[in-house]
Order: sequence, then C-alpha cells, then structure tokens
Amino acid sequence: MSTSRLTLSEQFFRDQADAQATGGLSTVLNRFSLVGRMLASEIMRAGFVGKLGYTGTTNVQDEDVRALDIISNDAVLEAFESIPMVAGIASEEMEDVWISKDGEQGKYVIATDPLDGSGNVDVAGQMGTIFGIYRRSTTGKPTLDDFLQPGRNLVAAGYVLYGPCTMLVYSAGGPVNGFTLDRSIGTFFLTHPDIRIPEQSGAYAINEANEGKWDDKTRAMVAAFRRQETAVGKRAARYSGALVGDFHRTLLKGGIYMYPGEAKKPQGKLRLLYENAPLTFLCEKAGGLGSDGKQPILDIVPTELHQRTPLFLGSKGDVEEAVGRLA
Ligand code: FBP
Repeated sequence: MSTSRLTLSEQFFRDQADAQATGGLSTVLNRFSLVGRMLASEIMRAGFVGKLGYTGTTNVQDEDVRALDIISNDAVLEAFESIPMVAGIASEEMEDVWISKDGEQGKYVIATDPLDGSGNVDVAGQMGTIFGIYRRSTTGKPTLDDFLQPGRNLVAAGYVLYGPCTMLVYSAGGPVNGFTLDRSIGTFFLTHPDIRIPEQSGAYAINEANEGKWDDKTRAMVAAFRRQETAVGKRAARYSGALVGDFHRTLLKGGIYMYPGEAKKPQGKLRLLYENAPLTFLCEKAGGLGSDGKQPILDIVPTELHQRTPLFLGSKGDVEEAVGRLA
C-alpha cells in the first residue's frame, strides 16, 4: 500500500501490530483525530457564529478565556468521557484534573492543551491541539500522581495543527508521522512519513519584544541568533504566536523555538505537562532536543499540574548551542 493513501486508522493498526498493543492506545489516538476534525470545523465557522471573542472570564492561568477555548475543552471532554481506557484528563483550561466515572478501569491518562495559540483565532492564524498520553502510574481511583509523570514516561504524543490545512502529527514511541485531513471525506491521510528534524538549517522563533525581561546571558544568546553568528549561520526569524505552528515549521525545516524565563517569570510562560513535554517527546523521536535551559525537558518530574518551564526546542545543534550560551 502506498503511504500516500494510508489512513490514520490503518497506521494505528500498524503501530498496534508492531507494539503488540491491545488497541486501547489506538482508540485514544483515534479520538484525538475526531477532536481535530471537530475543531477544524468549529474554527472555520467561528467567524460566522460570533465565536471569535472572549467570554469575559479568566482561566487558572489568569488568561482571558475565548469562546473557542471553552469549545475546544468541551470537545476533548466529549470525545473521551465515554472511552473506558481513559482514566482522566489534565487540561490547560481546567484547574483540576477530570476523572472518569469509570476511572478505575482506565489504563491511560491524557494531558492536553485543547487550543494552543488561541490568540490567533480572530486573525485567522495557526492554532493547534497538543496532547500527551501516559499509562497510569497508580491503581484504584486515579489521582493527581497519575498525571505528574516526566515526559520520558509518555507512551504517545502529538498535535493537531489548524492552518491552511489541518494536520495530525504523532508518535506512539516509533517514528513521527504526519497526516493531512482531506476535508471532503473527513479522513486523515499519511503525507509526512517518518519525519526527521533537519540540522544546520531553519529559523529561530522567539518573541523578541520580551528582550527587556531577559537576563544578560539570554539577551546575548538571542543576539547571536539574530546576528546569524551561530553555527548555522544565515537564518531567518519566524514567530507566529502559536507554539504548535512554530514547532511544526521547526520540525519540518529545522531551527529552534525559544521561550526563556524572565525576571518576573523565571519559569517562563509555557506549561510542562501539556505543551513542553509532549512536543519535546515528538521532537526527540524526530532526532531533535528539548531543554529548559539547564536539563532535558523529558527528565523533569512535574510537581504541579500547571507548572511552567522555559523551553528551548528544535534541532539538536541549535538547542545545544543556545543552552551552551546560557551556561
Ligand atoms: P496558549 O496555550 O494559552 O495559547 O499559550 C501558549 C502560547 O500562545 C504559544 O502558543 C505561543 O508560542 C506563546 O504562548 C505566545 O506567547 P507570547 O504572546 O508571550 O509571545
């Protein structure tokens, strides 16, 4: 079978056969395919049904909540509340974890940012859904401990990218495969088999407007990238305001995404459990690297659900150079 018409479901069965899996993980991944198709449709229609704006409330991150943030979180809950293998969900949009009423049967827990980059919704920019899937680490009724696992324990991770096309990119521990949604028939087809992140190429992505908040070493390191004085030499600056969009470009073209710590926010902005760890899992399966500036992201054991860490993510050479300049 040519990969160009291999569907997501067929790939899941291949993964399952390879890993002698029970099919539970494939079912969970398939539900994220459903979430992706639902949200691609919601985002496309938001402008027509007055869903581009804010709700007037703030979330646990003290961030203004948009109508689509709620819609996205509801779509995740709707997709998984009747799936017995999922014991619980941690979400950027929920202060506490959601535990399934049949949670004790569940083998997996999910960590997700239902709509990353939601600030782009009213300017038709890229956005995404990020997810990480862990096996439970406790027995009996699920607890917070099931979620506070290092990224090294992830059994699968991925994202859905909503942009000029809708893509689902994931790894279940093996290669990173990218699928593109054919909206006319509602099916994801394999278009990017076994993605490997390029070295010695690609842009650097960072919000340079934050320069006044960084320490001297961070400022000097970013200046080296800006002045094209790094090992890669000539490179562009690209920053979309959506981590998933900037990471997807980095994964395909190489380069680095950076969100450093700041004077008043030494842990930076991005969340470990449902942004940094799942994307670093993918990045490292594609040959790249993810660091908080001092240690590998995947080694960090979370102590809080919405814990933040600085993030340096992308081509191995770029991340090593950036982190080396911070030492
Ligand atoms: P959300 O998940 O709340 O959207 O926050 C994450 C994020 O929007 C990333 O997607 C993006 O890269 C970053 O924040 C932009 O932050 P800033 O506007 O401070 O550069």
